[in-house]
Amino acid sequence: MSSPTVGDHLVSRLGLWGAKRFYGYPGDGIGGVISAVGRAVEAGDAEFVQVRHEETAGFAATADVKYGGSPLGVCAVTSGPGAVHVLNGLYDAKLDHVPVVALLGQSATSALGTSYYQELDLVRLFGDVAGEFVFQVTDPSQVQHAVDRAARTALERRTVTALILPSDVQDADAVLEVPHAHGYTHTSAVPGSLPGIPRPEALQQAADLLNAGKKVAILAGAGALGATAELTAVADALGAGVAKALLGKAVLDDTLDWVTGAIGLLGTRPSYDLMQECDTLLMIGTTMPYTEYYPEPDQARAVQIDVDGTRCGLRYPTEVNLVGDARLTLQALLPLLHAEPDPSWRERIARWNTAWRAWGEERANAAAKPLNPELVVRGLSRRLSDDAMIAVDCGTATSWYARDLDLRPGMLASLSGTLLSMGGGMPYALAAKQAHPDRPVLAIVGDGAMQMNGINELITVAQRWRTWSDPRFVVLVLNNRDLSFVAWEARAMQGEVPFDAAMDVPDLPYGSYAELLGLGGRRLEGPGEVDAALDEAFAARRPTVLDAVVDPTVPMIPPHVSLQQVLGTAKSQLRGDPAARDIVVEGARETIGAAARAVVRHVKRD
Ligand SMILES: Cc1ncc(C[n+]2csc(CCOP(=O)(O)OP(=O)(O)O)c2C)c(N)n1
Ligand SMILES: [Mg+2]
Repeated sequence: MSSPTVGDHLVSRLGLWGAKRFYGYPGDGIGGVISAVGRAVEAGDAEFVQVRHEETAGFAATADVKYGGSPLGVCAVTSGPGAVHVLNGLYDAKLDHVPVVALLGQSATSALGTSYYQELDLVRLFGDVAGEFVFQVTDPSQVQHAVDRAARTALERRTVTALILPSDVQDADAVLEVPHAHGYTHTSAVPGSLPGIPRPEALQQAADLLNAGKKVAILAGAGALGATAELTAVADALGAGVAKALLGKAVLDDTLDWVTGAIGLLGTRPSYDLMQECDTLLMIGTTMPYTEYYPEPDQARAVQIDVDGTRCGLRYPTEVNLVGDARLTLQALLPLLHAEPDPSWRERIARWNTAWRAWGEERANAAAKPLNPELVVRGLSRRLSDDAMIAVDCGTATSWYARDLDLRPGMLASLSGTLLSMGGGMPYALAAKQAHPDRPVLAIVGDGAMQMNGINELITVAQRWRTWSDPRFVVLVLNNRDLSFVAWEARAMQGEVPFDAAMDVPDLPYGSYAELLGLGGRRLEGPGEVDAALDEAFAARRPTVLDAVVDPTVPMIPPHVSLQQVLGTAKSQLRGDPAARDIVVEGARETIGAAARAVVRHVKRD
């Protein structure tokens, strides 16, 4: 074999960090790295997943880590346009605190600084997204420390780092051993020890505060995933109710009567009530941004557990901050909890849940033209097996996912949770499948997001599905011919009539398109077809696209609806919203009525 190149060295060194699955797209700017990945694939040491757009490479590298595939995500894209394309996917990683190393091609060193074709100032361009470590490799002797530092920084800071690789450097002979001499650095590919538990005094202080609470609420986020047993034990010891931030939804069974489900604008009314009524708050691995859904600032005494101390006290004034691993910290806290919880608190929470669930059923069964999206998502909920993986796009899908899909521990579910980017659903589902080819995956994606990138990544699914041991890959397209989420925002927040030219999405037969690719496909146009189609999709021996023609006028009403928002909706209807007649007649009359009653109840209580 010829001597290894810088590209080979880079790939093998990343492998020591567990980064072996490369999502990417070739180009001459990254050619030397891609060829090296190819050699590693041949040797059985790496995997390359070619996607249709570099943004997908960024999303998928992020999602691979989120679904427990790789410990460190990696994507490889070419200089200039490839690098620009990948940015959005990398911001997703940065905002959701996922470790990803981006390998970026660059013009040859001889051309740098000449305004060469595809030459962009990548150090500057990636200075924000990969601000913790962005480095241009100009000499083969730098590879070892560059890779080690990029990987270690990404893992320790849970963020994105970037290596910029001029094309000629990628093909140069590797320097595998650097001299023990002035100016050279020897580094290790050994990860840091994992985060531990806070000091005993801090744990005791937290326990004292929690023991004194009468009505304890827990808010669990992504940081609590993997701590289901410990979270359950602590919640039981405190007699607490638990609300879940979007990224932490899989941590506890949604059907438990002390679990109030999702929280925030897309969350449930019981989660809102839990926060309004509690006197003590324990936040675990979350910085859920909707601050109006937290208790009033002086209402509750609060403890926060987070692996990153800089995130403590970010959203709510806390008295005790426990910096450490969520699972270990909860374990250490448990023996210190001696509260004697008043059962009436959990009884109230259970009553809120019962009422909310009944309303959910009512909403889902409200007549719609032709399909009610909540009905379809509830149908999915009943069919998810314990090993199901779920990927959700940004749009009304996020809302129905938050409220209508019951998750259980063991399932894996994620989304672009903080960037809230459209176009995450299909890349996430693809990465979930690459991470666990033996588990079924469900993607819930709006028609707008499908047209943004989903239909393209269906081609990747068609290209890869035969390599998966379990071929089930169900895509539910919520085909409402509308950018419905933003149309509802316009109605509810601004009292505006949505502007058709901006909001309309052209109709497309997604099922037929899937069939064109050799996948299963079916259009759903009536409630009577839903059950059989879902059963069929989850039993199929190939990926299936369900094109559900859903009603864009089924309203998304936030759990904490202000009078202004309800009035705003009414105002937009009065001003001639073309959908208004249907909204009033079909879905929203009762929903807006219920929202108005909720507001009245809320105002009365105040
Ligand atoms: C990349 C990106 N562009 C725009 C938005 C703003 N946005 C949020 S949801 C949404 C509508 C999504 O439409 P669709 O995918 O059809 O889903 P629907 O809400 O109609 O179910 C838009 C435009 C965004 N979040 N991300
Ligand atoms: Mg839509």
